[in-house]
Amino acid sequence: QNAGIRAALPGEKIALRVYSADELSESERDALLQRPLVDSQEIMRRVRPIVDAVRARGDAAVLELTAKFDGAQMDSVVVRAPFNVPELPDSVRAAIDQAYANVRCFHAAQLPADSAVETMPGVTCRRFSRAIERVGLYVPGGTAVLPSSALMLGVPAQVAGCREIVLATPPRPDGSIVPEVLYVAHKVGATAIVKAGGAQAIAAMAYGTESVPKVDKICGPGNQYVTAAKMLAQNDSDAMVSIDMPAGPSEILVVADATSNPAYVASDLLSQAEHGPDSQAVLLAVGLSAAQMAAIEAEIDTQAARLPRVDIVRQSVPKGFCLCVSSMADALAFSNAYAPEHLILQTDSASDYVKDIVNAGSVFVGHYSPESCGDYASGTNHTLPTYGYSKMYSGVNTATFLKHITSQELTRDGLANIAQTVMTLAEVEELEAHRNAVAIRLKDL
Ligand code: HSO
Ligand code: ZN
Repeated sequence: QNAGIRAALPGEKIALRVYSADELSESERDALLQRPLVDSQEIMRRVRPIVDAVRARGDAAVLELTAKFDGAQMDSVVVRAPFNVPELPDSVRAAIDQAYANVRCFHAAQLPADSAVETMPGVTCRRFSRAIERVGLYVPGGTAVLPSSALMLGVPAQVAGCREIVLATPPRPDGSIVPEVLYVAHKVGATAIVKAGGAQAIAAMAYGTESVPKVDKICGPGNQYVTAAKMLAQNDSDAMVSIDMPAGPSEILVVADATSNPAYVASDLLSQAEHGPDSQAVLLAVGLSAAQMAAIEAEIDTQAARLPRVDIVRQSVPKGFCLCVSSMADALAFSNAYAPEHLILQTDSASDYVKDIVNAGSVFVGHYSPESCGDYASGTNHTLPTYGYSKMYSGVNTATFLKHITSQELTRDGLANIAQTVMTLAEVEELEAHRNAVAIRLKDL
């Protein structure tokens, strides 16, 4: 879909491509719904040797790869709790504390209640949850420091009650851990920090090394190599590990109409565009006049030019697009087909439209709900399905770190009540031992 698109040059206008829905053929509309293709073969080809090296040589391989990719010479990979919690500026500490409180409160409310149902007299079925015992949380490094990702993964794991919480994050070149990430790790009760990033960090947690504890589930965002390593591990029965979801570049879809503030619209699109060169920013313009469109375009360009990450935005914005549609119903139909990670409804009666949303990772309702609030502090999780996977995946939540166990307890009367049904079905399937397990008891009742 992005073939032939080039970055805006310095001095050139930073702009989305603009299309009008009623001038698009079906195949052109379908092309807009596609995400950029990734060469997964090529990525797997690079990731496999890394995973194999970590499996074969454990810590030694992790240390070598960390020296190579992160430029950090270290003599150990893992730091165990209790951590040396660093000094942080009061304002930063207070902001992390507030975000932690809100995210914790929202995720604690998601703890499921146990259920018990008497399906027939004397036949009681129950469901209860237990935390996944050992979890691995991947906190990316790269172009930005992301303590917020540590929070969004760590809090639900802590609320769920995971016994072992292993947090992996690339070290700084001096081998140290980003202080804000360390503080969050302490707050969420992480048991160990793995100072490694990329596929090597995922492999270390999936298979375990001399010092890295093996985990049962790996969660968290990451680049294509991290995602590929998660997929490899998930498909390998030797690893016996599950993952949260497949991941692609971050994306936002903003729905704007005549009631929207052009500056707000542009600010939200750019907040996603600054994440990386492949971030997707999509605007659905509902019945906007030429003047309103021009106002949004001017805001995108002028706000973009002022950003410290303007070089990233010059690459990502032209890959995004604006689709002009004539009704809110058309906008929501397109959005549901696109299945965005973040859906922002910037219109006066935004809450009226929430019932029509079928596919989205997280929804931001109304003019005063910027994505940034969900990214950092309101309480919702920012680890969300991208690449159209919001059609079938949920974002990270408390249940991500739980599994449900069912149980049943039949009384003598209960067994008598259900016996004939079970024996008949066992006969249909010609499974005599199944039938007999009921019959042998029935004669004693
Ligand atoms: N928007 C990102 C999350 C994030 N934003 C972290 C800032 N820091 C997820 O799509
Ligand atoms: Zn963000």
